Amino acid sequence: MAGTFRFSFGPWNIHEGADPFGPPVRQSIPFNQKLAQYRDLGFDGVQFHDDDAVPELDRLSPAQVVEQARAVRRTLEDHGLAAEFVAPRLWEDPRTIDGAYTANDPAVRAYARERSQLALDIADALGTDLVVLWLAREGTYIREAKDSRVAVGRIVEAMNDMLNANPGIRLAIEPKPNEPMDQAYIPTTGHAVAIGAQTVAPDRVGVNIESAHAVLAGLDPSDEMGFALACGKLWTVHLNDQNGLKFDQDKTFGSVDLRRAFNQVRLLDAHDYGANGEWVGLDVKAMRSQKDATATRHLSNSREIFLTLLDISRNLPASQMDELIAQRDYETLDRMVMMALLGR
Ligand code: XLS
Ligand code: MG
Repeated sequence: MAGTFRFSFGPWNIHEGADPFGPPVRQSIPFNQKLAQYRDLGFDGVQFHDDDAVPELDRLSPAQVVEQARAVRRTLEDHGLAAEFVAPRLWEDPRTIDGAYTANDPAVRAYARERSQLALDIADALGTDLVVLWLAREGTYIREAKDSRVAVGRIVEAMNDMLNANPGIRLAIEPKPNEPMDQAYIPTTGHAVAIGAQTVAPDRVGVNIESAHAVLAGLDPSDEMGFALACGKLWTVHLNDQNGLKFDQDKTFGSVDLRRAFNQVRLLDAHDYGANGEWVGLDVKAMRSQKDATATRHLSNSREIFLTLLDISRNLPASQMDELIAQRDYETLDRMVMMALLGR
């Protein structure tokens, strides 16, 4: 029993370093130049927002959108890459300021649903059946602004539209408890699995667990993954790290809490992650202070840390660990793990 790991990231993970308090600090790299770097960094899969694949798609006809996405697929093939998923970017358009699927304005909800259909078409054209829903603005700044019972029903309706429109597509919800909204409607894996069960096709709704999002919810990422695995719902992951309860940091995997990272790797490996084609996505960002020439190191470093932790986990003495567990000698077990992580 062992995982099979291949790695993916999105073009947004090579970025210019802007934050809410300052402008970009690095040159922007054209999409095709980013693609050219994937293999050298050790990655074979590309994650897309709909408009990463087809910029300004709102101005194009559905046929033009598909045509452009097909061209991107050919470029991917030229680079020896595959598309992992497409996510509708529903949080940047001025219309979706107060939510997309859960907006109070029916015209905005209609836009969100149309745009989601385009994301399905793009996924088809890129050759992937997976659509990720990060429900960024599906929440509130103040509780009185929306009715949560109604809002959750609207998210189900929007998912039903997608599931009905394309019977080949699978949806993976990426839960996050806050940011940009004060409170999000689908904050945790449990919420995501539960809302999937309310749809017309529960077998085609799973989750994308991001380590940092779990930490922001006060939960352990590996336990969130274990819950999803137990429900047969862990269809992709966004590994990264997070230093406490603050803005979403997307730090290099393992760079804050190595043991927490180790336990994510160990769990994925123990349960044959990847056997059904699941990718290991690294949703990491370079520090703003990083200079242009070295602003992809966070990606190759995250992958290297993952593979090193995998090696450490596989080299731990399984029967000794079983014996310590049977004896309930968790102090010795704790030390064994710590010494392994310290390289002793
Ligand atoms: C949020 C991500 C976001 C999703 C995909 O964590 O950066 O872009 O992962 O939509
Ligand atoms: Mg993410």
